[in-house]
Amino acid sequence: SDAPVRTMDLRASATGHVLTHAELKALMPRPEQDSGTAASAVEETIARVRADGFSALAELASRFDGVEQSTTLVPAAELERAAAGLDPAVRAALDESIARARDFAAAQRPHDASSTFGNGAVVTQRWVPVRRVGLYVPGGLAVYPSSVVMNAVPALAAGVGSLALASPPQREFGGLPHPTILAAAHLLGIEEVHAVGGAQAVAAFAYGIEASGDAAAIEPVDVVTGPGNIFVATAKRLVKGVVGIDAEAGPTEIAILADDSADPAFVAADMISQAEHDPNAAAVLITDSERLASGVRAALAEQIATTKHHERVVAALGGRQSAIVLVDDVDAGLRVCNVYAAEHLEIHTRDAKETAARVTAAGAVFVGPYSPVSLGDYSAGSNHVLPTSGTAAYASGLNVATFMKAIQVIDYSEEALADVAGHVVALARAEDLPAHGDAVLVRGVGQ
Ligand code: HSO
Ligand code: ZN
Repeated sequence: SDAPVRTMDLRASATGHVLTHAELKALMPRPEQDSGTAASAVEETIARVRADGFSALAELASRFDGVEQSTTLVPAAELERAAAGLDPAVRAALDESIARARDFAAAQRPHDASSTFGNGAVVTQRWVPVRRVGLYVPGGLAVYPSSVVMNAVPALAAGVGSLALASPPQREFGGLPHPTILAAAHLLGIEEVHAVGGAQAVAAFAYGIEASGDAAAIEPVDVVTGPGNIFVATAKRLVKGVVGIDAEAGPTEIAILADDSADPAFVAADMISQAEHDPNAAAVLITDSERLASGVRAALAEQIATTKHHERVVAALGGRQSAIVLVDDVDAGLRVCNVYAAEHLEIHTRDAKETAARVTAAGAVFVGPYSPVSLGDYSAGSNHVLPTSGTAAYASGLNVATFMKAIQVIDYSEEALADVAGHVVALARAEDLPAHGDAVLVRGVGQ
């Protein structure tokens, strides 16, 4: 049996000419455009949460999650209890994941920068954390305690003082988020966890919720981060401007650039690993080797037969968003990768390090046969909240700077101002804004 994934032949023999950047971009395997139906539903949810506060949240929790709430706030005792009840192997794995992510985040802290121009002229760029962040952790098809780590660690390393976490209430856990999510929050010292899911969680973070009756308040945040489904992603886009958001992190994508030195079993396993997230997940193999392509097809067919989330995997691999792309050589493949701008890009070529160094667009690059994406999902030290659907052309994965802003500080002495006063006045005149020049001249400099 063959693997349920289409082939795209981008070799010169098939296309007739070397494709331009724009032509390649139009050809890249992408999901069927979503109709924008989410936008109107999400707009309505946001409006209701703004107007009705907690009672809107409670009604949505009842309707979508089947739970009755008197507050969204998870009691501190439940966080402790969840942490105490963690499976020891999971606890050890989370500890190591947190330790590596912390180490890498600490190394990312941006440094202040300054220039001096003599006579006491100093401009400085000073990095400061945002005051408060709202971290979203999904709870749909899978449970993601690892996403608690990925969201919280860079925020803590940035020095954010106030962290709130939201995750959907689960009926089978008495209306609280999944216990491993609560446990991960506790391990990270997060005390404010709300059982709220979907677009309403994003709205609650952006606009805040007033306390009422037994219901705790949710103070508005400055930045909302985290992966989510189409409703969460749409809500983030709609509240952007009111708050900051991280990169769009939608259904996951794996691209693999491989030559004939690659191990087909490794390649197939990695494609399946991300396909199991979501029927909308994308898996794209880019190779110059027909032999590898057929080896991967055979390995996919074999591995798919026994994989747990068989239906999701088959849907993801069979969708418009997935393909095996044939290219003339590794350089041509690299061009395809740089146009596609995958969330995750694995490099399985002979010269993997050298090829990886020439990647110019990807959320994260995984170098060589022993750096699979699933390592990065949990334990590499890197972040797994990454830009999807081509946004890696301009956006970055979650990192310490996501939670900080740079303030520029201008500090000139009288003499330093005098040195440039004439230039300020000249440019002010040129822009027909003479009061700008007067604001310098009134200080008695530059006459
Ligand atoms: N691959 C997902 C992250 C994840 N995988 C969480 C397992 N758990 C998006 O980067
Ligand atoms: Zn994953």
